[in-house]
Order: sequence, then C-alpha cells, then structure tokens
Amino acid sequence: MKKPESIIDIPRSHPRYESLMSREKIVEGLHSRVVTESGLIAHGRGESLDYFLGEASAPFSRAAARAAAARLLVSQHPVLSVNGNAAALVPEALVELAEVTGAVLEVNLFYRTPGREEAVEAALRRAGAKTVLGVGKDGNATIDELQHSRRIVSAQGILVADTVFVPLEDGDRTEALVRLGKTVLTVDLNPLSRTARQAHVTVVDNILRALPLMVEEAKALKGRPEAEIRQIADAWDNHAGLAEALRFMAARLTDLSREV
Ligand code: PTJ
Repeated sequence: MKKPESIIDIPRSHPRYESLMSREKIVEGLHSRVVTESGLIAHGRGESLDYFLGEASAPFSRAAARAAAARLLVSQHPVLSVNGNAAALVPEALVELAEVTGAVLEVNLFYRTPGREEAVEAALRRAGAKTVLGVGKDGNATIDELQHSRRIVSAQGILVADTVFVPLEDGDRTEALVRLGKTVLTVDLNPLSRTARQAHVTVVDNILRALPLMVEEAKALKGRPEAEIRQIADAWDNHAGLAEALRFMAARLTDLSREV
C-alpha cells in the first residue's frame, strides 16, 4: 500500500501529542505492511481503555512488569512473540528486552499475508535485532491445537519455549500455549480479555509504557541472586492483579463522574 503525502504535522505542544504520535506509528506500519487493517481497530480499542487508566502506568502495572521481567530472567528458553502492532509501536524496546533477558525474538502473526513476516522482521532489524525467528522457512513447526496462521512457529523458538511473551494477543493462542504447559506473559490494556485472564502475568498498561518498564525492571533484577528473582516471579497472582486493575478503573471512573 502506497503511503499518502503526510497530512499532519503534529506540534509537541498538542495536548494529545503522545497519542497522535502512536497513531502515526500504527498508520506508518500499515503503509509498510507491518500492521494489518485489524491492527488499526485493535489500537483504537486499546486507546479507549487507556483513558480508563488515565494514560499512565499504575503501581500494579509496574508490579506486573517486574514479575514478567523476573519470569523471563529465570526461564530456560524465553521467547518474545512479535506481531504487527508491537513491532510498529515498540521495536527498540522489544530488542532491548530480548538482549537484557536473553530471550529470542520470533515473528508470529494472526494475519500471515505475503510479505508481512518479512516487514515485521525488517522493523526489528532496523531496531537492532541480530536474530529474528519465525520468518519464511523458519516457520517450520506447528502448534496443532490452533487452526489459524498463528499455529505456524519456529522449531527453535515458540515450539520449544518454556515462557512466551505475547503482547496484544488474541485469546485462542494464549489458551493453546497455556494448554501446552508454557508460561504465558502478556501486555493488554483490557483486563477482561481472554488473553489477560488466561496468561500467568498480565501487564495492564499501554505497550508504549509497559515495555520500557519491563526493560527497566529486568535491568534492575539482573545480577541479583536467582532465588530472589524466582521468588518475585512465583509470587505473582495474576487474578489479584487483574482484579486490582478493574477496581482502579472503576474508582477512577467514579471519581471522574463527579467532575463532569
Ligand atoms: O499483526 P497480527 O496479524 O498478528 O495482528 C495483530 C492484532 C493486534 C490485530 C491481533 O492480535 C488482534 O486482533 O488482537 P485483538 O484480539 O484485537 O487483541 C488485542 C488486545 O490488545 C486488545 O485487548 C486491545 O485492547 C489490546 N491493545 C491494543 N492496543 C494496545 C493494547 N494493549 C496495550 N497497549 C496497546 N497499545
């Protein structure tokens, strides 16, 4: 798809600058085939939920980011699964998280249309990735529980992973990965999504803030005694985390209702 001439020059002073810039990244991603049309819809859904959070990371977001970082650090074979939206919004942070935690990056798409895997790989390589699994012939294994294209995985990556990070994910694959005995980590602004509820650690936050938080927490934990890191990972109660996120959103809306 050819990119149209730029129609908007967003001034830094614009009150919605960050939000508009993230939309630009998604639209850019659409034109470079990194993002699919459905990715635009997913992004809009995320933006509306971010209003409920106050467009800021809450204490429970950081606590979950810390637990997820801890889990990646103590895993034998952690994989960061990358879809179009994640690659468009936070390519550098994904590469840095992989480096800090020793995880591998794997492209895994819901809409595996020709050329998209390569476009996502290119976005990751531009951000500094040295190794990217799951592209072309490296999509050489399948998760048989799944019908759609997300069943195609790398035999060196998701197939043999003990922990898989699946930000902005659809519910089916999360369920399949959990059924296969893998530990699943995610970032999702919707605490009620199937993925948020099935995952072992859900960071309820915008991926734009959550990934830098995960990198920060991983750097802070790295080098600490393994037993301490494992304890942080094991202590996470995802249902309690989701309940806290919902209570936070409900209380915020109640407060706001007094101001309108
Ligand atoms: O690139 P592909 O082909 O793999 O497709 C990717 C999408 C995102 C289109 C696909 O995975 C999809 O349709 O996902 P869903 O089912 O819409 O789920 C995405 C979830 O991420 C929803 O719960 C959204 O609220 C949430 N979300 C969207 N944007 C953000 C977000 N969560 C955190 N940060 C965001 N920026």
